[in-house]
Amino acid sequence: MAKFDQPNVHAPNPNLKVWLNGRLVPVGEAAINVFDHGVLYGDGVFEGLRSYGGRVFRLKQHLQRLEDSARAIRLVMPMPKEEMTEAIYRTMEANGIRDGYIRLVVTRGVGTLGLSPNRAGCPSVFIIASQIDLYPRELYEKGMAIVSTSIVRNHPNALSARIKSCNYLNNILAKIEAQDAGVHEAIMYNHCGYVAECTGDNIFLVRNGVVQTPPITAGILEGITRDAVIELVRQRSLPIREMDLTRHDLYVADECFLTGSAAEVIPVTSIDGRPIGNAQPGPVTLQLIADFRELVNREE
Ligand code: PXG
Repeated sequence: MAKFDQPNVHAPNPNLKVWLNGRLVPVGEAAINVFDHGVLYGDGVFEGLRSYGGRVFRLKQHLQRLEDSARAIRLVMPMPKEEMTEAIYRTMEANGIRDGYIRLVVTRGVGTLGLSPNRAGCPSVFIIASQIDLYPRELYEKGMAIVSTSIVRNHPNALSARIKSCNYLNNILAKIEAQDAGVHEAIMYNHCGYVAECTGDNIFLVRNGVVQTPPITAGILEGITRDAVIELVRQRSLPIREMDLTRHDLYVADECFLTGSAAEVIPVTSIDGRPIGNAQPGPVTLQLIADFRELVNREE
């Protein structure tokens, strides 16, 4: 049996209904054309969202970021935000998802061979409402080990990290290094050598009571969870500094944690084999995890 004939052990639930270009279809029928430029060139944009108690957390911000990503790659969104919102909720409902994870993808669409986006017709849109378990549950209590990666984050003038594009190879190469080192996540540095972000999460440190995180100008995704956590830090009247961070700042931090729609807020207790603080999730991190949990359940 040829490799591509073998059953996929990671196949999704066959009952899953996927929203594809205006229709809810069984996952087995939710196929993308091989001539879609999203497949051929990674030419597309996406969002990863979470829902809590049937409400999508910060949906407006996600749809705005999607629109900004699309605009940055000169892709005209094929439907307005209101329709996108309706489609997301319809997909959640069709799959009985209240607490879950939503993937929203817009590709350049089906076209002919050749890089030019003009060779593609109408953008394709699909929505998956399912679950995501990015990191093992126990790491949220014990803390996670991460490593520095040799893969430099995309230069902002090459492919801006602010574009959530369907080309994640920069991050995937870093993720492979993390896995080779036996950990789940890796820190990427930018072209100037400063800390940027992790492969799918933003990074925060705490030192002497000050919360620190790289600025957007470090060449990072403007994380929606990052924004929410900055608000929570301010509500606690803790000092927050968006500042360029070096490897040294990581090693001398009292606490470290990561944020992301999939990861939520997760403590980091070791970096490059070095313990962070006393190698336990710190008090500020634990407070912010509790505050975040409360926020996602409260917010409309
Ligand atoms: N940086 C990068 C590079 C990301 O991809 C974040 C930061 C966090 O941003 P938000 O807005 O989610 O707080 C992300 C988002 C996955 C997955 O499948 C990754 C993300 C989101 C959802 C799913 O690994 N990353």
